Amino acid sequence: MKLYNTPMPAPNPRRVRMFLAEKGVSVPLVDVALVKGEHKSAEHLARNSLGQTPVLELEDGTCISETVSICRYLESVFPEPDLFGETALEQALVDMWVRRVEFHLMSPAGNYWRHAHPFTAKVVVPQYKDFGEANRGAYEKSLGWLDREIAGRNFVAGARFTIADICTLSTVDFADWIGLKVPEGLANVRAWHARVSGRASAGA
Ligand SMILES: N[C@@H](CCC(=O)N[C@@H](CS)C(=O)NCC(=O)O)C(=O)O
Repeated sequence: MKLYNTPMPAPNPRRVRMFLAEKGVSVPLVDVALVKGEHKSAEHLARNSLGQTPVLELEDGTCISETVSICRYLESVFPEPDLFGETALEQALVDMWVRRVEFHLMSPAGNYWRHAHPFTAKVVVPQYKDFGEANRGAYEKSLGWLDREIAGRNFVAGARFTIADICTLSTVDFADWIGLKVPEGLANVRAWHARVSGRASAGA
């Protein structure tokens, strides 16, 4: 098994690296340099026709893309510690939070990145700047909602660390890197961020 990876600050491959680190599993990494366009090479498009990272390649050559799908596969192969929840209820709540984070936090951060950030101006043509900028407010609104939701609990989906925390951390850190900061007043999100950033896997 090997992981086609892109180093920090790329948020999606980081999710898989953190997931593997939490499992205590090490997989060879093959870096795909987005800045050099390697993700759109014929070689990489054969692995993932969308030309994105991460991709997990299995021994028989099968390639899995989509971060959460990769993690689901890894959860089946390396079940301990479980990161998608144990009971039916826990699994549903973890799934709910992964989807909520992807739609309500990652989508606005991604739209801001693609349409308002100077770094992507050469590849996203045309950039719709007003639309991009509007996503800053949408992202902050979602963070405020998250702050209220996680009041009184240590982790995004409940009392235990799960993939929902991994998805949220990679999103919040990427957003910070592109200039979308966590507002000062969001004490619950800030405390959660310090808690999960302190885990060894956060540096993976
Ligand atoms: N839905 C995909 C998103 C993957 C993605 O957007 N990866 C970024 C790197 S973090 C990428 O490859 N961007 C280049 C592009 O989309 O062309 C997933 O969850 O894996």
